[in-house]
This record gives sequence, C-alpha cells and structure tokens, in this order.
Amino acid sequence: MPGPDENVHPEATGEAKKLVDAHQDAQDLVFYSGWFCPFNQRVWMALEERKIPYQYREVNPYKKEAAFLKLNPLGLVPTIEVGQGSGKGLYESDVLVEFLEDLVPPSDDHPSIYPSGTYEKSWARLNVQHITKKIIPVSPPTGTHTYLVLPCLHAASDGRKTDIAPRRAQHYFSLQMRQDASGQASAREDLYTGLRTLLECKASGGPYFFGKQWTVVDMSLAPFVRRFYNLEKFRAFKDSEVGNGWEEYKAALLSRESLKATSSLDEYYTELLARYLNNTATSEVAKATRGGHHLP
Ligand SMILES: N[C@@H](CCC(=O)N[C@@H](CS)C(=O)NCC(=O)O)C(=O)O
Repeated sequence: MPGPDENVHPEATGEAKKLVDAHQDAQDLVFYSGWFCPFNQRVWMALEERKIPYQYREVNPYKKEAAFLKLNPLGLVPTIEVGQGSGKGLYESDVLVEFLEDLVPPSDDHPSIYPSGTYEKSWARLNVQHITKKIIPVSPPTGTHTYLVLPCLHAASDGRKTDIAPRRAQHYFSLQMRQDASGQASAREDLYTGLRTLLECKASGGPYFFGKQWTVVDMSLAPFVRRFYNLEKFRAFKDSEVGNGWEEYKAALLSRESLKATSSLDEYYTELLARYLNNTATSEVAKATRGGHHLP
C-alpha cells in the first residue's frame, strides 16, 4: 500500500510548471527533480542562476524506482545525471550546488553564486553548513549549544556559547511536526535563534548575506523561507520575533527571480506540508525528525 507521501501531486504548478515545460529537450545534464522539495529547489535555483542547460525530469522519490536508485542509492531528489544516459549520478543538494559552480567557469553569461576570494568562499560554505545543520534539522544533544558556536565566531566572544545544558535543539522540520504546545514553543525558539545567529553574520550595505551579491548562502535558505507561511499560519511563527533585520532579509530572499520561477502554487505546498503539520508524513526526513536523527 502506498504511503501518504507517495501520493504527492505528480507535477509542478504555477511558475515552476512553465520552467519545467521550457526544459524538456535533451541535454547533457539531467536534473531529476521533485517540484515540492526545498532541498531540490536549491539546486534548481543554482541551475537557473548559473544559466546552465539542463533537462528537467520529475521523479516521485517516495516510489524508489529501480532506475532512479541506480543514480542515487538513497532514492532522494535532487539528483543529477552527468551525461545523458551515462548512469553517472550525483546527489545531495549542497554537493550539487558546488558541482554546478565548478562545472562552468564563472563569467557574465554564467554568474558565480559564490563570493570571490578564498576566505569568503569558505565563509560562505560555513554559513551554508549552519543553515543545513542548525536551521533545518534536529541537532543532536551536545555539551554546548553548538549553533551559538557557528557560524559567527567573530561575534561570539562574549561567552554566550558555553553554559547551556545538553539538549536536542529543534528547528524547521521539528516545528512543523511537534504536536504539543511546549514542544512547538521550544522548536520555535530554536528556529528564531538559528536565524538570528545567521543574521549576526550578515554583511551590511545590501539586502543579501554578503551585502550586494546574491550567493549560495541566500540560496540555501530561500526555499525553506518560501514555505514559512505555513509556520506563520499554524505554528505561531512571527517574523517580528527574529529581529536582527530578519524582515528585510526575508523580503529580499522571497523576491529573488530564481526562487519565484522555481516555485509552485501555495496550495500544492500546503497540501504536502499538512502531512508534516499533522505528523503523518512517512518520508525519510519525517522519520529522522521524529526519531531525533540526522536528516538523510
Ligand atoms: N540531504 C538531502 C535531502 C534530500 C531530501 O530529503 N529529499 C526528499 C524530498 S524533500 C526526498 O527525496 N525524500 C524521499 C524519501 O523520503 O524517501 C539533500 O540535501 O539533497
């Protein structure tokens, strides 16, 4: 019997559907995509931002079909096949985004999504890690509250990072899935803190994390923020509670063309997110969040 996630709407809608239709021709690079997935949307945005030709193929990753498992043994979207029919699969959104940066040298036709400068590139990666490990998932208990250690080492010289009892910090997915009010309240606080910490490191002098240049840091967070409207509606998430310029930053993230072009209609996201909000989702992400494990 199929699980509830397997019944996901079969295709993108709205602006995203137009983009899908425009990317049906065969290309060397095949993008195995799930229209609904925020990790997937990172890679789709990178393809668009870097203006790299690709063929779009919709996959239902919950079906775990044999041909797809040959490209990605985890059976997750996003996945990319490098060379049409080559069988050479790559996966993991953070890895794919770096791959797309390396694939074509940055130029006016293919703008970079990383800042220039060796230090700045690694600083960008550190902040992407913060998003992937400390804003989206459950963090395992540690002796210190690690998201206060990362990423803003420069600013964290005031001793805040030491004296918090070990506990599992909970963020974006937990806030959706927790059914009890006190669990939701603590997940909401953890999410606020994760966002605030990122903003402490944001450069001034422009709307984006690095100031004027839009980069991988903005891209890694934007698809999740695109889905925050559900947290506002059902989990009492309030932009005004984040502080540190969050409302301006959020507006900049949401107005990026590549985010809009790769987004489906709200009602289709809402249908899928409802399974997280009522804790019936059976995806790997849902199982990991429920069990307090690392995300797949
Ligand atoms: N760490 C992966 C996560 C990808 C992921 O969890 N994708 C979900 C859709 S949002 C998926 O394919 N789920 C299939 C499943 O749970 O079986 C990445 O960053 O690419």
